[in-house]
Amino acid sequence: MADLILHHFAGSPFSEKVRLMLGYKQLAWKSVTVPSILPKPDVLALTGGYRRTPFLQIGADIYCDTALIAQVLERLQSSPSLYPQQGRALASILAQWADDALFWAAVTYNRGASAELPPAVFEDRRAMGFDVDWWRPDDAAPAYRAYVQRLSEMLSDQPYLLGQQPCLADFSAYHALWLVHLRQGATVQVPPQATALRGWLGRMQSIGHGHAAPLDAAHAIAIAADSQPAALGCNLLDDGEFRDEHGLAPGSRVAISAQSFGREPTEGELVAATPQHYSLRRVDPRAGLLHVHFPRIGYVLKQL
Ligand SMILES: N[C@@H](CCC(=O)N[C@@H](CS)C(=O)NCC(=O)O)C(=O)O
Repeated sequence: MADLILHHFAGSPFSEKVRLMLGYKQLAWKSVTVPSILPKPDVLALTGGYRRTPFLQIGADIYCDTALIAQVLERLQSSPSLYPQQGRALASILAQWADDALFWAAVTYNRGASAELPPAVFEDRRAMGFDVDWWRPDDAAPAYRAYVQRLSEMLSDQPYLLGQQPCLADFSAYHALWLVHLRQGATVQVPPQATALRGWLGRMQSIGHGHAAPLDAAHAIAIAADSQPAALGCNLLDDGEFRDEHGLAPGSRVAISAQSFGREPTEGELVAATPQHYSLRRVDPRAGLLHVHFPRIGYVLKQL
């Protein structure tokens, strides 16, 4: 099995979600630090356009988005599971809420509570589609506090959000709160009345990041160039039958982009379209032949 290579940066909440999932499964991984703003030439050599953080590389397979990365990690190592046997769908739906509603409330609240972003980061995020006027910190703060209160209630009689063990939903909720309360430089305290939440944050934090070894980006690209993408049907996703709702045949040239925030597209040939994900085949001058995988939820596909 090729190494797991996580491309991430220390202050990225979605990266923290994956670092902790790797720790939970006690997986060994290689750590490539990516820039937090454009330009990102080494990132784009691998993803072909997708610029969000993090992404997971296994040889010449590139897995974008933490929802898809969670599925891949589960395939790699099923125990301990990220998906409870009872409530698998609930865990995914709660995780999606946390990655979206809770995360944006946390980001906006944090913007009001902490030092402003450095101007270059601010401009980069604005170009990605983060509209600072859309939601003000003063509006986000009560929403964030209400969400924190609800989470704390969920934790009042059980150690994790959906039971006795952490699941995907815990990792998603954790990274948003980590941004506000635990990330290096965070200044905001957990509200004193959220006692159950405080205990849960501590339990989640103690999971740790597993076994990471640093790797530089040039090396990661060389690994991709020396590898072949896993054969479709034998990789870490449920490939199944090709089923595209846009009426496209396998091999069609398409562009896939995030639905919101960071819409830079990845172009390639559509080689897999399953109920859960898409895979694109693309060739990069430095990284060679790659398969780049995206979840369906949260992404749009256009024919070129
Ligand atoms: N839905 C995506 C969201 C990823 C995301 O928004 N990541 C932030 C960092 S935490 C980002 O991409 N920021 C801009 C960048 O790193 O270029 C996922 O689950 O991976």
